[in-house]
Amino acid sequence: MALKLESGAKLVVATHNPGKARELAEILDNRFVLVTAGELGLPEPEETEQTFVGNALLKARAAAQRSGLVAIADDSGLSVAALEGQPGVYSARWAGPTRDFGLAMKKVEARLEEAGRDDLSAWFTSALAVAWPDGPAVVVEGRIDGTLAFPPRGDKGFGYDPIFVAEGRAETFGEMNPAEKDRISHRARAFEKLKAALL
Ligand code: ITT
Repeated sequence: MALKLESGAKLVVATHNPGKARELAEILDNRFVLVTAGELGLPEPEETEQTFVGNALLKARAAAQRSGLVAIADDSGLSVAALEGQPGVYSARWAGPTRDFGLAMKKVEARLEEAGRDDLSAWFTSALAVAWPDGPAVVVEGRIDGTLAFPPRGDKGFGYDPIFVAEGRAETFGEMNPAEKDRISHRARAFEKLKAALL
């Protein structure tokens, strides 16, 4: 039987990142009744996989099993071409235990200087996984390409947004109106694929 998500279904948004939770709520809004992992007191699983897809599935499955509800999880990150795709799945970890993204963005700049590379190409990836408590799951991936800009600009987004300029744009994601970011982002692109698969 094909997996389907009925409009109006109750869905756990399995993230502990408030910036992501806000974007997912905006992208999923009006289609589902959303509850957050925080509201349900769900633990944050350790991200032991080496890929966005693997970690998104791991987080969605953990939340679905714990809550008994259908769960959606996002695993995402920034990849820098001149750094062989780093920080990638380690994007959150580059910000250290206090999740200091000022520090993480400085680290990206310092690593580029060390590497002596002037290629500023980068991309964001979002893997979105939906898991059912009885086992089945679906996962998709979206990506947006762009270039890095230093110093960081704008305080509208989260994470690495202040240093990322999407292809064809002049402003960073940190300067972009949130509704516009939600229209074009890696997360929005992943959701388009999810819609095609599940809605
Ligand atoms: P959860 O696992 O609880 O969802 P997390 O922050 O640990 O939260 P990830 O492991 O997926 O999530 O880490 C992804 C990191 O990549 C995230 O902390 C951001 O800093 C960065 N990132 C992902 N999407 C981003 C976006 O749209 N804009 C800026 N940075 C983003």
